[in-house]
Amino acid sequence: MSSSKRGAFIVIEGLDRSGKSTQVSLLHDRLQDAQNAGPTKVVMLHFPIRTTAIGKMIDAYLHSESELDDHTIHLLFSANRWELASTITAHLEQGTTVLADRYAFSGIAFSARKGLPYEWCRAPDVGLPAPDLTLFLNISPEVAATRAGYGLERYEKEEVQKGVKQVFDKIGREMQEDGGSEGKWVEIDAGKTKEEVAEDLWKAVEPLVNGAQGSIGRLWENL
Ligand code: DGP
Repeated sequence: MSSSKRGAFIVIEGLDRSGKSTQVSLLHDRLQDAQNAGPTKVVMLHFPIRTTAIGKMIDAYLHSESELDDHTIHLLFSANRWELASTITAHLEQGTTVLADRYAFSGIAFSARKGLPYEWCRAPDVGLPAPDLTLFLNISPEVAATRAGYGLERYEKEEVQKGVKQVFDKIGREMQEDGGSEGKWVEIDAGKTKEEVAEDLWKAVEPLVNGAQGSIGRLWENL
């Protein structure tokens, strides 16, 4: 790795049952293999991180074991990301690649879908470390609903996922219009086979295998 490079921050977003967890894990292994030649390491984070005190409250909510006001749960999800912000930054500065399964974009999509104002939903995440690349696994909510395991958690209902997808589409349009300054947004067709999706993801990620240039960005810092 050249001395001017730091670790890359890569985020994968998508609807529930878009194959996201499988793909994040495949990508993690492939990044590790590709990096065997160099000193770069890769760590994987699955948001929400359910092991912290805040994460446990989120987990209980997702399993419908507790009820929380929509604003409250939104802020808890954001707080859960802030809990990890300094860890993410430290990894990147040490040259470690950070691969995150979900991030602030899920935060906006799931809460704006409930009717909370878009800008209000974005506000608590302003200033978080910005990804260098965000990959959105795009799948129709109808196809996602036919996949194994669907419906086990609170948000896994077709009408919820349709609303979430509309907000994700809006975020994607804004990020692309913005020239990618908040973490380049790339849409991947997740309706293809597992192998094809993995290949498409790899094409987007490969330029970052040996790290990213420049300082770590901050999400929506120029609003
Ligand atoms: P996952 O572990 O990726 O299946 O995510 C669990 C659920 O939590 C999933 O339905 C999406 C939802 N979720 C993830 N991040 C957020 C967030 O920041 N806000 C809200 N409201 N929901 C989220």
